Amino acid sequence: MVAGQEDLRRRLRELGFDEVRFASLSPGPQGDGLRRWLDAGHHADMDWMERTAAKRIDPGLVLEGARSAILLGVDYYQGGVGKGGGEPGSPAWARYSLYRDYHDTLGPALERAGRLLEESFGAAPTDYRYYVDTGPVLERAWAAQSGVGFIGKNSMLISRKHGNWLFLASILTRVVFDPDPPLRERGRTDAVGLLCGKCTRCMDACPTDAFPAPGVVDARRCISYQTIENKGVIPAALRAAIGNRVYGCDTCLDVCPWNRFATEGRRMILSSRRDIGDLPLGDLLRMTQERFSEVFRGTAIKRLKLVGLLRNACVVAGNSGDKAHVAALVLLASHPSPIVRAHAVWAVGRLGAAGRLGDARAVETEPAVLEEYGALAGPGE
Ligand code: B12
Ligand code: SF4
Ligand code: SF4
Repeated sequence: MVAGQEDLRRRLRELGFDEVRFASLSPGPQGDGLRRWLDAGHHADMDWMERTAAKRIDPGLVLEGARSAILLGVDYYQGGVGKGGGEPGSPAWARYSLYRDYHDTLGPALERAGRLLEESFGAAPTDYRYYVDTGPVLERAWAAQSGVGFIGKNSMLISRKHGNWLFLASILTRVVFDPDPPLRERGRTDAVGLLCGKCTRCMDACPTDAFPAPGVVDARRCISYQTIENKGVIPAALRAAIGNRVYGCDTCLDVCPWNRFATEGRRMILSSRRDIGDLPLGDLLRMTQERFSEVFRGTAIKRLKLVGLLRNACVVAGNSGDKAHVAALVLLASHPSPIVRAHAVWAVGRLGAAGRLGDARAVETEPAVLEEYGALAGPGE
């Protein structure tokens, strides 16, 4: 073991990282899956995934001479059923979103981690780079390689101890560390679904059938992509299956039996915004720009912008079966954004109240535009 490596692990845990593992950045087959995924168009319009593919496959292009990666996991389980599920009509939020923006909270801890590398290993500031989520790094592949967990059939990095509820962050460095071993099952280390056995719960539960193969997500069909990353129109054919999910989707995570071992995370470097999960749908549909900025300040959700939130809230309202939302939706059918208008018109139609659109429909854009946005598609589409 490299002198000081265990001490570094301990100090990183003290900073609030629940898992600290080391990977050796030797070239391997981990890039093949990414290439196939991109070639199949599974990245939808996330062109940045295509643009950064070479860097993701070869960490040496991110940091020349990089030899090791430190994989860091932060448990974000808040106990109970959380607010990721919820009854029909009450908006469901992905669990990870009910925190202050993890970029803001994990960033300073990663900065301190970098200083530890400088103090204890003589690294220069240019000898390492750290990332949380946003970096061109195959975080799950390296996390699997270093034994943080295994890749489930839901494509998540699943930890024996934390289940599916781990954020990942990474530090690429020129410092050489001894690699931690991957998990092993019947002599194998690299299989997708290594510890899944015959279980297929996640794939069976996916509301939009987004798994073309075990461990592979087609983002075009994934509710997480459609409600967070897609900035335009949500395909009409997927809207009903979105149900009450207003931001992200936890379904293929929630059903996984490996979560039974999860205990509430220490969350030393995260701060909860569970209050967001209590916002009623009516409030979301009436959200103004001013209130949006106030409520979502400092969260990752703010990147959705008001238009994205209203769009998603319209879909949830359309799926709620609750005609009490028709009045708010009719107002949104006259919203300045054509995206919001189109989803509001769809929702009113789905609630069987198209007749109430009246004047709002009159101020709506031409039918051709609505057609394009799928707003005229009937219920059950
Ligand atoms: C693009 C992206 C998405 C896309 C595509 C998802 C996907 N499955 O690829 C969308 C928008 C759909 C998405 C959704 C979600 N995401 Co996302 N996303 C990413 C991002 C930015 C890149 C992922 C990527 O490269 N995908 C391309 C595919 C091909 O790569 P991959 O899934 O990582 O698969 C690799 C490994 O499985 C590897 N592999 C498989 N087996 C083995 C075995 C060994 C030994 C090795 C070495 C490698 C290996 O091969 C593949 C690549 O070659 C990462 C952050 C990052 N920088 O990595 C977060 C990330 C994957 N997302 C995350 C989260 C939390 C989510 C959501 C749960 C959010 C939500 N609740 O709505 C959902 C989950 C959906 C799902 N089932 O994946 C977390 C996952 C944490 C974890 N424990 O796995 C990450 C790591 C962000 C983070 N820093 O914490 N996401
Ligand atoms: S996040 Fe939801 S929509 Fe996406 S693959 Fe998982 S269950 Fe399917
Ligand atoms: S739900 Fe079952 S198949 Fe899916 S990741 Fe969990 S153990 Fe594997």
